[in-house]
Amino acid sequence: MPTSPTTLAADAQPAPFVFDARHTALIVIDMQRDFIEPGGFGSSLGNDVTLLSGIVPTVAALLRHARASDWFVVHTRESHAADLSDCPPAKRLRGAPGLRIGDPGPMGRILIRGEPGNAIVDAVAPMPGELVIDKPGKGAFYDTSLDRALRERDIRYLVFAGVTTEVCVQTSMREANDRGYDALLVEDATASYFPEFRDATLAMIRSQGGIVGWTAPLAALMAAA
Ligand code: C5J
Repeated sequence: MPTSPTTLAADAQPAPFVFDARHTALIVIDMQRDFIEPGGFGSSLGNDVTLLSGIVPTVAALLRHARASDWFVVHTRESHAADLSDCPPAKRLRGAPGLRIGDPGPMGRILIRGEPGNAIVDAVAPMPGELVIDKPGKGAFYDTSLDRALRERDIRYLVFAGVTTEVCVQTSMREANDRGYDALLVEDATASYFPEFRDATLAMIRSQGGIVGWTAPLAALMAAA
């Protein structure tokens, strides 16, 4: 794959992912305590949170790579205002039986900004200068300033990681695709409580010639040349 001095190509599916590091952002989706830590909202619903916590070291390595490569770094949190004014009833009322957005949970009110469980886990916490987007939807672009922040910096290539693959990660990647970004999902830096959903999402993203984008393991992205 021919490259210019600033253009890199990563071995990806369904084809090499060609990107320019000067115009690349890492988007880490919803690595929040309530989804990932034992004793949080996710585990109180009976989910095996080790499926999610298992990717934390890989996401941390990806963050180190992005910072060393001078990519713009963005973290998202799925979160709502304390008065739930940004949470439509259609979202709130479809929560798991007995536990809904805004209810008291094991780490504070569920998916409410500022509550302990809403924070990003320490190992992948944002650093000064990185953008943190509080998003009321599953997608990172819906009702947020993300698109404007990326366009202001002339970002054209997005690398995605985080949880959960088939919900907030996939929704955000589809939103990015519709907005004209080239996006790659790092296969071993995303997870679901349902591994078969994760695998199906990766297959969907890269199907039909990359209908949503590209996928690659972290090692392939780090070896891009
Ligand atoms: C995310 C969810 N972050 N599964 N949320 O995927 O409700």
